[in-house]
Amino acid sequence: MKTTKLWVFLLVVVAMTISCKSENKKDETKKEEVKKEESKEVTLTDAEMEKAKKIFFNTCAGCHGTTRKGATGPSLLPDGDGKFASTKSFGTDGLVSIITNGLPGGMPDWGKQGILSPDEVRLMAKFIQLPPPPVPKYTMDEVKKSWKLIIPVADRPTKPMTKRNWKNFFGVVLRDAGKVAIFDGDTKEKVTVLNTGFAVHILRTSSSGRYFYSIGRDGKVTLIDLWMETPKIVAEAKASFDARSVEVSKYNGSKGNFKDKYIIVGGYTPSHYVVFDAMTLKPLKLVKTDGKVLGKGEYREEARVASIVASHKDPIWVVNVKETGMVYLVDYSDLDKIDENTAKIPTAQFLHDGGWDHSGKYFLVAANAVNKIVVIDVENKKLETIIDVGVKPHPGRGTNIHNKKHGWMWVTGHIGEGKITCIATDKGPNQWKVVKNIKMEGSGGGNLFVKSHPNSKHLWADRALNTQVKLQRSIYVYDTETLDLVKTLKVPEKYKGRAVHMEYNKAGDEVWVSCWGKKDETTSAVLIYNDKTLELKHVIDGDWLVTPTGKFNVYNTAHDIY
Ligand code: DHE
Repeated sequence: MKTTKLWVFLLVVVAMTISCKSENKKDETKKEEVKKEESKEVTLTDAEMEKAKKIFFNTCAGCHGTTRKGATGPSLLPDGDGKFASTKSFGTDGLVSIITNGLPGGMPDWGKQGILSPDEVRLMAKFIQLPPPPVPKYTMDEVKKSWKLIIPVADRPTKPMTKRNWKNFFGVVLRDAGKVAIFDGDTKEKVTVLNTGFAVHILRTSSSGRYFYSIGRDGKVTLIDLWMETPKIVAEAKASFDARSVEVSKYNGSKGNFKDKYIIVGGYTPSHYVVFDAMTLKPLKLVKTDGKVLGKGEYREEARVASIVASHKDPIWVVNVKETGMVYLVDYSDLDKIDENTAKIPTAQFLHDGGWDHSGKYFLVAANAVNKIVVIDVENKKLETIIDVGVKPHPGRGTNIHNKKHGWMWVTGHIGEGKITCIATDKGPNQWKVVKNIKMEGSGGGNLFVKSHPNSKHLWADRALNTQVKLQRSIYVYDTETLDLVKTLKVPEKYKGRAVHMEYNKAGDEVWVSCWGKKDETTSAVLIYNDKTLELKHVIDGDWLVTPTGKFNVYNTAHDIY
């Protein structure tokens, strides 16, 4: 018996040794194959190059820059830039793995999400090992050629033709459909859906609220008249190849009445801003934003315009130039001297999104590469301070909340860690101090937007970029007095997307949240919650509701209520 057992034992040992050897051999062969693949020179056919350029522009350039010198994401240069490793050093398979699975710092899992197919992932892995192609030109002549005045001012209504409460309309970005849906906030009915262009990014309103301006990733700005019986696009123009921001002039005072006279569109590619007539979109002025990093360092041709806000107290737009870290206070009272009259303030890199504090005197913007919030005293045209916050702050416009202990606070969340930071803004010893960091439940970051309203006691936060599906589909509601979590809301099972971006109605008693599903599935929705009870009171869905993301209430947007 003992002998049989010994034989069995010996046979198992021999079998294991053989299997290990063959596993090792397989590993060796795989490694050899990878080495061979990596040592091959990376080449693309003309057709592949064109396809890769398009994919890069649509999915990667926002974070890594069109010239691939890096911004929110690292540089992607074949030979590195001294700070970040060369793309070639990762090899094609290494890059395929990153593009497929994403990285914890905020790099999306393009492959896993199914946004890029395995072939497209491999194509992009090769593309970024080749030198970046040159950025094409787009001049004022081209902007002018793109201008279409569809309905002249004289042919537009002189009073609202709709019987609906248009001041409580919501404009909802249907990102991948290239459309904007307009809803009646009172009845929750769909008023209309308009074709605005490729991957619309945000909406802003005229200061009267009568018009919506949409801006798309194709640089196209669209003017939508809400006074018509059914809202219509009345003008459009293309400011650049790529853009993210649009804002109107809001000042009326001793220096003149500029309310709804001009709009500004911030170009990503090429890097410039364009001023248009606000009522017709006739192009008036183009100003390039290239320059030196922080006004004195390395020259950057790609110096993209990120967020823009309009002052109500001066004829000024606050224009944030991402790569150079410069905040421009653009004085639009004399368009002939617009650049000459612009105060250019060096701050920090890379400027992204931001909004006003409660007083409307200070503008706070994220410098996301250095984990800071920059505060600009717009009235006195100077840098007020720079505040350390968490990893990759992403405020959207941020939100203003109030409690007895800290007075007014401006709030930002973070992509890189699960932390919501409250900064005191009232004059006094605590001004600009981080008075509270709220730790979000669960691991990782991924917060994109926060929102509150002067009539509410709640602070809302999403988790859209978290790597865990469960957290992507959670919405967190905190008490503004105690800053404690009140409830974690879950997207109903029936809808499959991530919860993203919150917007209040005009009364400030309900909150609209997007459930951002895949573009070829009918699983998206807009969820409407009662802000007091936190109950889901209404859902908007349908096969036409493709990838809803940002939502903008007319009244709140016009009055900068956030
Ligand atoms: Fe945005 C605002 C840039 C990805 C939804 N986004 C902004 C602003 C900038 C910007 C500069 C500020 C505009 C302003 O206030 O004037 N966004 C970028 C990018 O570069 C980035 C990272 C990558 C890209 O290629 O575009 C990017 N953004 C996204 C998304 O993937 C989001 C979540 C979905 C979508 O629709 O594309 C998204 N961004 C938004 C929204 C706002 C925004 C909803 C407005 C927030 C607000 O309440 O004002």
